Amino acid sequence: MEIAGGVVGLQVRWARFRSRVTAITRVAITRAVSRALGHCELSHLPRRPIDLALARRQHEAYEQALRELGCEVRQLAEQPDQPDSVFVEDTAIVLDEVAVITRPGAVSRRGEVASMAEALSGLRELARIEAPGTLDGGDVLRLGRVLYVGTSARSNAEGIAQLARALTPFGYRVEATPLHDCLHLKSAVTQVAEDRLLLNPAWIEARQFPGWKTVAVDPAEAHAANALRVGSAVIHPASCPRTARALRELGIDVRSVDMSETEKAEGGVTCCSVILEA
Ligand code: CIR
Repeated sequence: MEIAGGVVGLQVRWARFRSRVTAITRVAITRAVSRALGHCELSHLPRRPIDLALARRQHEAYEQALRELGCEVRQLAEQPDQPDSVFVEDTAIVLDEVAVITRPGAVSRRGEVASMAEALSGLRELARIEAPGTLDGGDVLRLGRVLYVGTSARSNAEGIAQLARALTPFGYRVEATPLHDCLHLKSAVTQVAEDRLLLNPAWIEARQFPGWKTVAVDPAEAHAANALRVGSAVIHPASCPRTARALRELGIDVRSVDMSETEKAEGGVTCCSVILEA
């Protein structure tokens, strides 16, 4: 097969060289569900009772789905005093070259980042979002060398500017991306195939992602846009079967997992892991 020229060609050759000379493992960092999950932050949902034992069983099944897709799952210890700490995605943005430790927009979540920084310190150089910047990983959608960052209630202009300063030296572009009526950018849009995004048009507009094919969630499934792509498959919430059917009709390998309890805490499938190559 012919290799593309320019920067893309170099990246492809580097990736092939690296995988030949080193054993690359796909690692998924997760965290045990906190016993305090019932006291989670809520922005768009009413508080409902959470069955903690069920949440833990569902989290185990989610981790098993990650293993079946080739991930080595590294579970961080429970943080009994941090209700939202299972949502590790919000604490770090991990790229091949660097990891950026965030400063979550919700004050109650700031105690989650130190142990993620420790877990990543042997795997990547670390950069950090500092006050007064705020940034939640759930707002960051990486599509190739572009990072779209939702201008949500959790990620402010200073946080987005700091992310851009940390990543432009590595050839990434950071795009502030408006959204409305949802928690994070990845509540509204995620990547589900090499060339396709899944989005909820009530929360974000497809024209904000030029060059991408899109598929809309089923109108009855507002929360269906949060899908987690692992390799060429997609982990997707069992609560959204109509959208899953539409994705399968597009030839996408969809693995449905029941996340009913973390959904009550406004979490989805991307939120519960940080995936990287190690
Ligand atoms: C929060 O409001 O921060 C949590 N209850 C839910 C976070 C979900 N994280 C994500 O979408 N990345």
